[in-house]
Amino acid sequence: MLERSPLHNARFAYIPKIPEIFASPIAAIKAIPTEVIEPRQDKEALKRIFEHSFGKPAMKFGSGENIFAAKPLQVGVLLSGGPAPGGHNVISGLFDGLKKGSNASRLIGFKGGPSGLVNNSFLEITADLVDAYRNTGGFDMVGSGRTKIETPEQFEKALGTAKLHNLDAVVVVGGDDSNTNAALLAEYFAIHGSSICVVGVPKTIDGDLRNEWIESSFGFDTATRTYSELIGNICRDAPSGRKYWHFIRLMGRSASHIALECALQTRANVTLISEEVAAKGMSLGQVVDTIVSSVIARSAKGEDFGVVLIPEGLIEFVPEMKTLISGINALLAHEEKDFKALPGIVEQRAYMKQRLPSEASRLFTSLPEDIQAQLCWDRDPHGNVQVSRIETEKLLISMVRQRLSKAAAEGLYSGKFDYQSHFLGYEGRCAFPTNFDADYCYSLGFTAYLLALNGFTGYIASIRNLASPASEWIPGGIPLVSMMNIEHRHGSDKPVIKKALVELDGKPFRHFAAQRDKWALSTDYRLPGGIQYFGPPAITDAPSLTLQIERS
Ligand code: FBP
Repeated sequence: MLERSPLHNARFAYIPKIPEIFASPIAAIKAIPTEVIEPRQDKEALKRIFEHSFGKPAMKFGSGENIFAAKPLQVGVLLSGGPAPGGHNVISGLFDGLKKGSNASRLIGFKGGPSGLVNNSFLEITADLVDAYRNTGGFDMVGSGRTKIETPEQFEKALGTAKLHNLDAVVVVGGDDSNTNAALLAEYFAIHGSSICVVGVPKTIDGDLRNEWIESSFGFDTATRTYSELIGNICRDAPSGRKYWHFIRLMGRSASHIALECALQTRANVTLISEEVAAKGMSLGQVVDTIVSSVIARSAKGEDFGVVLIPEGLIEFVPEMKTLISGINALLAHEEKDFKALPGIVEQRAYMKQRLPSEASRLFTSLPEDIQAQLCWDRDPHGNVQVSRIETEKLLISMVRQRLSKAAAEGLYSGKFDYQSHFLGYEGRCAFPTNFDADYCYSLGFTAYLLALNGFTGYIASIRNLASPASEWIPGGIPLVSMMNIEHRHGSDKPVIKKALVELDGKPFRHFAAQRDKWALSTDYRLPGGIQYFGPPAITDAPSLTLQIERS
């Protein structure tokens, strides 16, 4: 057992704030169908694939008689993908909901993510276990994993495990890929005549599992606050030391929500937004120019320092790099065996240079060798490039240096450019959840229990009105299929939940875009400080600036 700090002990005593309706007896919480939400695209194809799940209405929970109230339930929960602060509170909320309904209810946790369900690796979740993890970060109570349930054998084994434990429901806590898997599992169970529900819970620090009904995925708030504290500290160090430009790459996989939130929190000098780079079709050179113009302008004021924020997915959004990555993906999809048989990275780089189409090969060759190697590394189980392993900040630093040397030779720049590079990612994924995430996750777990109790399969827990106090939150659920579309992946059409990227006409981006020219020159950083768990609600409970601006 970990030796506990005073804060660790104090967090056990925190009582999450919940929507008002959850304080009612379970017998007085009714599921109310609202509108039918249809997927925006590919309706006919999705109707064919999800014959049993398509066309269900969204639900919300309100006052009224609950005919299932005292039913004891057997539920299995699994945590899937990267950790996000608050996962343990989802389990606490689910456990407390189950026990509030009936003391005879039982919760088991599948160990190590979806593979635990497939291989029947589980542990009993008891009151003592839950109490040892309340309001703490991490996913270590049951562990997590990125296994994708995709083969007929895996589906069959998953159903077998669920039947073996007499489960009424399986709760899948995960991001877009894991919830896509949850939808497929729900359909598979229904096709095979099983009434076992599959319920999703929206998790990911990346913030890209969102829509009108899912206002935020959990973990985003805590992760961005952790990063913003560190960025704020660096912003204070920069004018103190007056000698470095800090290039900070931020986790978030494809979407730039994390970078955007951190920009709003800290007012760093330059923040790149991948979605804008793609929309404007910017070349790598143009991206570099954005940074270089701030460096030169600040240098002219005598300020040879600054802070640049880089979303980790940037590289995939620069059109020429995107073409290169697709070229590598295509090669690896067809020739992975040959490629993996090569003795080392030198041979692998040579293979790529030789086998890629000429334009892509030229670009590949022009990149620093480290980046070439990182582009060749293994894909994750969902076939995605492991962007957290590509050191885009170092690529940009080397290109900025080249541009500045040229500018200096042309008499356009006489400053001194020195730099530090940082990557902030894993530091934020297991922090003690903010009060917002602790409250939100507990409420999501409780909502998942209510969805299971009412037999809603193929639904994801949804809590709306998140910018208001927790008592005014609106819990409910929406059908997972309504969030899906068809994408071409690994050579075939697959139903997937579309990643929600930063919207360039959305309020948070527009707010940022209206101020960034000022921030590029200014040294008037905003210093958010560390996460506060105790104190005035304005400091402890405020949701992310993204949510506040969106809902303003
Ligand atoms: P999820 O989508 O599973 O929530 O994971 C998010 C994330 O933290 C990304 O931001 C990052 O690119 C990736 O996981 C890193 O994955 P890993 O933990 O496998 O290194």
